[in-house]
Amino acid sequence: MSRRGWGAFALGLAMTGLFSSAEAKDLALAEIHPPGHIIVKAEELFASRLAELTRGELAVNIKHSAQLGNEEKSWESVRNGSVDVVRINLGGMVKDIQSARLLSLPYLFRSREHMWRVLGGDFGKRVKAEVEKTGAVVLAYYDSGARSFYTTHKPIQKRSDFNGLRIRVQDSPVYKDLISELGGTPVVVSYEKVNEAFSKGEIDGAENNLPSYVSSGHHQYARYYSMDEHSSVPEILLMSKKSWDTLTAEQQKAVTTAAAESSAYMKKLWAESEAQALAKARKEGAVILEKHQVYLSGIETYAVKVYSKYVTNSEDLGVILDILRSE
Ligand code: BDP
Repeated sequence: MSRRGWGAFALGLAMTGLFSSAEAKDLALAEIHPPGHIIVKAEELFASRLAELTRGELAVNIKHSAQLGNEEKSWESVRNGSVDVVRINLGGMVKDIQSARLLSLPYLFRSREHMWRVLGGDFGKRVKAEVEKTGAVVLAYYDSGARSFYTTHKPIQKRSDFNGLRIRVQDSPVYKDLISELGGTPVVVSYEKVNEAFSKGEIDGAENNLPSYVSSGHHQYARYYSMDEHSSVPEILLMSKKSWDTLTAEQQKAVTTAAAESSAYMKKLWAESEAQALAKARKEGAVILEKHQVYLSGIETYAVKVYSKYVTNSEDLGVILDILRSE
């Protein structure tokens, strides 16, 4: 066969997928959590399903443990197209996305099921539309459970316990205002630097869900975990529009399917991962204050004051009332 003939033959094979590994397109996925975290497990499933569905054409390379920088950087990178896929928390997108601001409001959701119903409805569509205007494509949402406060020296049980405490928060005006409203001092520290901030005595507490509290090792510094469950802000998997546009329609469909499957997989594992984290925290000396031991009503009154600042027009007020009233 002539050289040209072989070339056409190889091209034909590649198109049938038989040469797919040689043709594989690598997609970097930026993640701050380490292997073993439930989110990374969900991403591993995303990667393996995508490889299967595309017969090896798309290979996801999970850059875990913040190899590509912190979440702030990931959010920037996915918008400017320098990273293909990122998994971040919607709480870190509040400066740019109004619906993320609303989602971060304390005590908005009564349960995980409530949050999933809201995300599955019009509000989820609004988040998607707002995010997509920024140059990122929404692939999936992931559970992030409920976030609660944890502290180094004494547990938080009522609002006055915040007095004088420096509490680490994500870089979000909503969280900063919440802590100030509660009487503490918010300190913005990126997730990977929280242990260092604890060990240097720069913060007295932080807040997170149980799997992250334990997987990060924060429980070794802040042993009092007070289950006030003040917020439930989901995680989001995003692809840069730039990368998305290089995929064929069939590949895009495979990406969407694999992402949806990984989100469903994580939904199933979430409760178990919280229970495992709780057991590990207790075993390693954490003191857990259950919801009934935290005097929520006092805290809630202050927390909801934050609403007046972020719910700024009648449309958003309607949205928030619908969420609060919905089943
Ligand atoms: C974790 C989220 C991660 C956040 C982190 C944080 O999975 O995306 O960035 O909390 O508090 O639970 O910064």
